[in-house]
Parts: sequence; C-alpha cells; structure tokens
Amino acid sequence: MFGYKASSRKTNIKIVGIGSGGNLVINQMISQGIKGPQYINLDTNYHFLSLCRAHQKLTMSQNSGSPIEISQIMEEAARNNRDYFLKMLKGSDVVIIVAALGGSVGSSLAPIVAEAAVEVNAVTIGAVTKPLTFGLKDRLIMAEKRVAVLKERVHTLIMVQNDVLQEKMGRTAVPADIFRLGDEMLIRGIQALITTLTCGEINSGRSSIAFTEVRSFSGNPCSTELKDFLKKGSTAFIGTGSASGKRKTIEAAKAAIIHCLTEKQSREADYIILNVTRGKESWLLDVNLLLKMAKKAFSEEAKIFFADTILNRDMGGEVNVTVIAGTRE
Ligand SMILES: Nc1nc2c(ncn2[C@@H]2O[C@H](COP(=O)(O)OP(=O)(O)OP(=O)(O)O)[C@@H](O)[C@H]2O)c(=O)[nH]1
Ligand SMILES: [Mg+2]
Repeated sequence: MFGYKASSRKTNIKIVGIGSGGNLVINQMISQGIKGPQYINLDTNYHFLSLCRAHQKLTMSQNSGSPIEISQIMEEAARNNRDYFLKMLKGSDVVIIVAALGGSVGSSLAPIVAEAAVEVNAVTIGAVTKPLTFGLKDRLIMAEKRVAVLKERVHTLIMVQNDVLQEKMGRTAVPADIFRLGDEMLIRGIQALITTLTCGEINSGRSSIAFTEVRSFSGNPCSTELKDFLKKGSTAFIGTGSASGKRKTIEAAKAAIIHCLTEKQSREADYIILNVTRGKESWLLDVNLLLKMAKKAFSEEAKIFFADTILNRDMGGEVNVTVIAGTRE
C-alpha cells in the first residue's frame, strides 16, 4: 500500500489569505518554506499587503463606517467583481480559504471567494479562527453569522475556536498568545492537509522534506479518497502535539488526539488525517499502534489518512503530530 505513483499532473492547490489574520497565517507558511500551493493575499490594507509575500496580491478599496456597514459595502463590491475571483481561482483542484473571523474583511469576503471556488469546481476548504467571546460583541455576532454562511458555501470548514484554546491555555493566557497558538494550529493543519492531498508529489511539503509517505489503508490513491471525503461536506477540528524522549511519537500523538477531542464534535469523526513530522534522525516505530489509538479515541469506523513526513534536518529529537478530525454535519 505504499508508494503510489505520482499522477502526471500535480494537484493545483490555491491558498487564499483574507484580512489581517488570514494573511498573517499565509505569510508564516511562506516564511516556513511550505512549498507547493500557490498563495494569494487579499486585503484592503495596501500597506500591509505591500509587506506580504504571496505569489499574487489582491487589494480592494478601504471604506469607512461601522464594521457591519464596511462589510456590506465590501460584499457588494466583491459580488460585482465575481469574474475577477473566478479568473483568480480557475484551474484549481483545491482552494483553501484562510481567515480570522470577526473582522470586516475576512468575514465578508471569505464566503464570496468560497462561492467562486465551488463554481470553478475546486474542493473548497475554509480554515478559520473564531474570536474570543470576551471580544467586541459586534465581532462575535459577525463571526457566528459567517460560520453559518461558510458552512453552506464551503465543502469542509476547519475551525479553530479561540475560546477553546483559552480554556486549554488557562486564565493567564493573553490574546496575543492565543492568536499565536491558533495560527500555528492552522498552519500545521493546512500542512497536514496538503501533504495528504498531494501524496507522492515531490515538492508538496516544506522545502526541507526529504520524503513523505502517505497511506490511505485501501487500494485507492489517498488524495482521491480524501478529496471525496472533503467534498461530502464536514466540519473539522485540529489537534497538535509534540514530544521528545523514548516514546515521543506515541506521546505526541496522544497529546494531539486529546487536544482535538476538546472539540466535542470531533468525537464522532468520519475521517481522520494523522500526520507525523519527524527529523531525519528519528525512527517511526509502530504505525499500527498510532492508528489503533486514533480509532479508539475518535471512532472505530473512521477512515484514516496517515502521512509520515521526514524533515531533512535535525529536529532536536522532537516529533510533531497533527490530527484533523472531520465530521459530517
Ligand atoms: N488568528 C489570529 N486572529 C487574530 C489575530 N489578531 C486578531 N485576531 C482575531 O481575528 C479577528 C479578525 O481580525 P482581522 O483579521 O484583523 O480582521 P480583518 O478581516 O482584517 O478585518 P478588519 O476588521 O477590517 O481589520 C479579531 O476579532 C481577533 O479575534 C492574529 O494575529 N491571529
Ligand atoms: Mg484587518
């Protein structure tokens, strides 16, 4: 079940960062050398965009007014420029839309970009953070509404809830720490997703990847099978864990699974993406044990996509595990 032949055509993945939060995530992915997808920055803040590093940058004019008024104006403008978005996304197999919900730019434009992505026939994924409930009420209402709209428009919505992170980090955590962890989770989640979706394709991961092995535990190429799962429609949550020492892979997997299970909805997952990232000096010991752990924790029926990513550098003995659990609505 190993070593699928790379398809003759590479999977075309476009990742669109929208608004400040979304673009910060994209910028970090580029800085970390995560190669393969085409990156697009979309924002109204021209100065901020000039500092961004995506392959393509799109700006829309900035308006004044309350966040709700600004969103309405922007939505209208985006609707009038639908052809522009269609052109931007044409030819993509997968579109991942990244935004921090609760602001005006990401919240209002993400659903419109999603609509265009579906129209060009791409598997359309939203990867978003939800704001803290102690934030401004306007932002919260906006985020809740947008989650509902996005669930209708995208095929799969991957969510990081800042409130859940705050609970995990404890009362002393400040918003900046929560945002940092949320961004890191999105990055690792997207990395796990694109690694699995592009299994066998050489430059799908970080530039320093020596070898990526993906198994789907059936006869089909896992990218096709995973795309089918994503397309059926689901809400997905991410868990991350790191460990070093003798039982590091198991410990990191345990931490990632526990982390993911803090989102109650993931307890009935239909599919699980499990990505182990290790340095070239580490050995992967028992894949079957990892799979058993995941099935026991989530669901015995869940389909598992397993990716083993070996970075071409020393990770100081540390192993990272990322889990994405997707549940059909
Ligand atoms: N993930 C993440 N979220 C952030 C960060 N900074 C702020 N947020 C959260 O993201 C929400 C949206 O903020 P932005 O991304 O700045 O909003 P925007 O879409 O650019 O729209 P504006 O309101 O016009 O700036 C805020 O309500 C915060 O909850 C960050 O660095 N990372
Ligand atoms: Mg902004």
